[in-house]
Amino acid sequence: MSRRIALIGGGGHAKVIIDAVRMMGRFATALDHVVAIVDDDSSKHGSEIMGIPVIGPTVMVSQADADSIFVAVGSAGDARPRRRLFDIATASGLALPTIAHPASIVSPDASIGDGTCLLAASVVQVAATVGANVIVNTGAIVEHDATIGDHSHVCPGAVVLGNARVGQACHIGAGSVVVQGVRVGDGAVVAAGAVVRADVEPNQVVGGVPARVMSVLS
Ligand code: JB3
Repeated sequence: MSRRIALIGGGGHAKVIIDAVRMMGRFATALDHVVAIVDDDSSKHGSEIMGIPVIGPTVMVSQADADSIFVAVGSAGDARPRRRLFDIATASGLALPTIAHPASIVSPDASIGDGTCLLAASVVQVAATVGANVIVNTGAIVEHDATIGDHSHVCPGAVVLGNARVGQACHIGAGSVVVQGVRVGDGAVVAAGAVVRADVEPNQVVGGVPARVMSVLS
């Protein structure tokens, strides 16, 4: 069955999502389409992004001719806006699709939550568990038996190794590595390029090689 998807947010991440949906359609018999975008920046209303109309602010999503809704606002460290938008998407009553770029590799024995995207060249290995509203960004790897909590963002090129556990609303920065079995607490931020070899407490910001605590978010 094809899906008609409305996106929340019309920035850079939305372009990547639209591209992934179009790539899915190249090889599928049932075509998914992004049919509308809602964006709270009024300067975008009435415009088009990659040919998709920006119909208005978030509250207008009910007027989109859509059966599905997807949070296409990204994040650069603070997962709270995406969590809030996911709650709005859930309350809309529309379906919450998983978007998997055809060049992502996802084990049939991995679990993937609603509203999650698996972008180009990402890999989710066997027995991994990826929650809802997660971004597994370009070229990121979630290894066997690893866990990624709801609303987290595994940035481009980051690697979460076997049995590692990343909590909810975490930011795993570009090119970072979370080594085998390490636990990253809810709301933690791992800076780009860090190598996390010891457990990270909730809301800690860690960086460096090996990663050390830089600050704690309130
Ligand atoms: O690093 C990579 C590969 N991607 C980043 C991505 C994960 O996150 C990207 O480089 C950016 O750092 C970020 O992408 P995003 O969120 O698309 O950022 P930006 O290009 O700034 O666009 C955000 C859009 O979301 C803007 O058009 C905002 O007006 C809109 N927006 C923000 N908050 C919102 C809301 N739209 C709605 N409907 N509701 C909101 O609450």
